[in-house]
Amino acid sequence: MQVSYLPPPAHGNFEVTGACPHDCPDTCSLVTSVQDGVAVKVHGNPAHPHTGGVLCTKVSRYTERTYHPERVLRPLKRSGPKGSGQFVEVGWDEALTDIATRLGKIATRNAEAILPYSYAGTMGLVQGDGMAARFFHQIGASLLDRTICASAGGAALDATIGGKIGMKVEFFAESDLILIWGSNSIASNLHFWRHVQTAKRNGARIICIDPRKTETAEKCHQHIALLPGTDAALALALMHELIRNDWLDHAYIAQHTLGWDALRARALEWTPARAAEICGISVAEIENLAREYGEACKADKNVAIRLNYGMQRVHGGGNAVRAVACLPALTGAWRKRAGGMLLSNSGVHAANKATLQRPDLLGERRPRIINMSAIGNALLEPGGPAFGPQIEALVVYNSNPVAVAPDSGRVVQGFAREDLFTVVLEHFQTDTADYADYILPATTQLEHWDIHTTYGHTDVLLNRPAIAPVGQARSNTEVFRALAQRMGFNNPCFAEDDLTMVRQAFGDTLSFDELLGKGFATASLPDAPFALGKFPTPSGKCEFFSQRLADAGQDGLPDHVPNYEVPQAGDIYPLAMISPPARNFLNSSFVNVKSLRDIEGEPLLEMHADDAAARGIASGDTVRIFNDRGSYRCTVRINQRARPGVVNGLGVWWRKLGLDGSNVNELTNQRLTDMGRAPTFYDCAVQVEYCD
Ligand SMILES: Nc1nc2c(c(=O)[nH]1)N[C@H]1C(S)=C(S)[C@@H](COP(=O)(O)OP(=O)(O)OC[C@H]3O[C@@H](n4cnc5c(=O)[nH]c(N)nc54)[C@H](O)[C@@H]3O)O[C@H]1N2
Ligand SMILES: Nc1nc2c(c(=O)[nH]1)N[C@H]1C(S)=C(S)[C@@H](COP(=O)(O)OP(=O)(O)OC[C@H]3O[C@@H](n4cnc5c(=O)[nH]c(N)nc54)[C@H](O)[C@@H]3O)O[C@H]1N2
Ligand SMILES: [Mo]
Repeated sequence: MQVSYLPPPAHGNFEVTGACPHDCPDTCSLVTSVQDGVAVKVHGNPAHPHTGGVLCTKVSRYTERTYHPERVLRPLKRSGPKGSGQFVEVGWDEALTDIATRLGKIATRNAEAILPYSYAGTMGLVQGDGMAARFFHQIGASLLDRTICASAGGAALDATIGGKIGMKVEFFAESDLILIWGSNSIASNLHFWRHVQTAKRNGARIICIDPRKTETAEKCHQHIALLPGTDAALALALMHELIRNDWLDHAYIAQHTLGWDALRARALEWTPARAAEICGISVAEIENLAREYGEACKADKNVAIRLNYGMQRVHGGGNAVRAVACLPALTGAWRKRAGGMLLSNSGVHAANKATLQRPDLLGERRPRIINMSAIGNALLEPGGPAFGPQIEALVVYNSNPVAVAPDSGRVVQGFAREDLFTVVLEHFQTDTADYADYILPATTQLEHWDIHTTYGHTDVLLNRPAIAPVGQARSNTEVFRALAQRMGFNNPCFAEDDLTMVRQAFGDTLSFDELLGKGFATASLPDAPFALGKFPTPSGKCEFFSQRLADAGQDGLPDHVPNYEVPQAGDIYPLAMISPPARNFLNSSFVNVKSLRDIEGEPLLEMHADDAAARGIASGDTVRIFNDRGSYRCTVRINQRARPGVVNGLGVWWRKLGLDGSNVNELTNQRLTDMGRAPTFYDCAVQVEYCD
């Protein structure tokens, strides 16, 4: 195969294969049509089985984002008070030299006063934490605990089945019964939903477990609208019924699990009546779900669970995932390739992260670790045992913390510190960029090289640049390379170019020519990962009881851990609020793309008719949602999507594009989950009132 390593020339018509960079399980293969150096259309690669030629609405508008009139195209330096959003254009050289000088001064005094803040604006291994990680390791800056999304479930999977490994997504098409548990697949995992539709056409039964009646719940055969944060109680009551009716796979339990007697005793405490009370659903719903799940497994059918993030964003998120992850081992559902469970498959890829990120550059230094999910407190409370010295400089890339981090009143207060030196690498002047001292224009996925693994399917994808950088944009790698040079870092790793780093990610374990030619490579993996047990836990078994958790002072068995904030009638904050993503945004990305914002309309709160009537609120009214942390105004929509007692504040709007310059995270809190140190966005009590 004759393949080219060069970006396409500036003249002529070409198609270039790439990878969708966004934080989404689907990681699609993209084909960009380029005419005379301009990207005219991005479409789904028909040759990539997981993409199947189909993109979501958001990413099919990627050129609108790339050539957006408000894209930052030159370095900007603050010219007004912090947070005023006033900037003047400066040259790259001036910006980089000043940033390097200021970081250098702080580093000489105390390197840990510098904090990188990044997440998954791009999931690429090179533009994500490649060169950036090398740079901050060399400095000895504080390390960031990247917990804002998936770490509660990750820790729970690790403790139970040994890692982020599960069913191959394509085999859901062969399943007979699918539980979609804590996920709005049509909005956030569209390519999984295609497999569900195939299964449905073949007669499968689909059940959705979600407090909100989502687009997905509407299209399932049944929807169980439990209260937020009660999934472990439901899972334990299902176990109770599996035991009582002997819908168990005794051979699988005996050979491939650990701690069965203890789990059995725990589950027998969880009668359907006890769980129904906590979950806010009926005893019959629990008994019938257990019967369907148990009888299908007993009848040797393919029984699958698509577990996702909804249940993780509460106090007991880790325990909830642990409880659900026990079910396929109790029933032997893992024996089949179309049975078992999928939360994430990110653990199947063996990328050379150490080569890309070079933690060895730290030498003997062991910098403190700061949790990104509590950035508000970290910026405001220096000297505390958890945080140590004051954070003096923040370098933000691939993230928009002022919009997405919890308890944004505190986050804003922290970013507004006049003595904080903040650099933001961005495509747009986001809510976070408003608080920067320097905004540096970043390239988009159409303008740089990268390589991607995924958490939804199991392929590796290459991203080739389709066009030259727009304006004066520079890739993250290029910026950190230039800063390293100015700071006098002479380790040869700082001179490596992007293509070298892309090749380092998998070394010889993948054929790079195959990646260049096709745009993706498929790893060879077993079809049914745990058919013969072989869990990558210390015992090699599915650990119902985890000695590692017990040693860490935790409950060794899964249990229901109640939310921090369980609203009761008569409380000052009597409603539970969840804030799942809006379908046409990707966290806070795309909120500024007009055609997508027009589909979403405006920031919304969904409310049940009974809760609205009790407050004299009508659909379309402006309401104020509030608690002790803050207050946020938006439009209310009274509909069937909200269950009584729970309101849904769809996320994550840019604060400055909302009604009153704030968003739903004004109300969420900085407390962390039981495992994995993750945020508890959906563990949030509020009150709602009519507002003029
Ligand atoms: N369109 C779109 N796609 C996305 C994203 C996006 O913002 N927009 N975000 C991406 C990212 S970063 C991620 S992490 C994934 C998230 O992937 P998913 O978790 O699959 O996506 P969500 O749509 O957030 O689904 C969460 C669902 O859980 C429900 N839920 C809330 N609380 C509970 C609870 O206590 N128990 C249960 N059972 N359900 C609960 C919510 O109502 C929501 O429908 O999606 C990715 N894909
Ligand atoms: N209330 C509430 N809050 C939530 C959630 C929720 O469900 N409810 N979901 C949470 C979840 S699951 C997550 S993962 C987090 C996500 O939080 P973030 O990871 O911060 O995600 P985004 O809001 O998409 O912001 C990513 C930013 O990176 C920028 N970017 C993209 N590519 C590049 C690049 O190549 N270079 C540079 N320099 N910048 C780039 C984009 O322009 C965008 O502004 O939000 C969390 N916040
Ligand atoms: Mo996420």
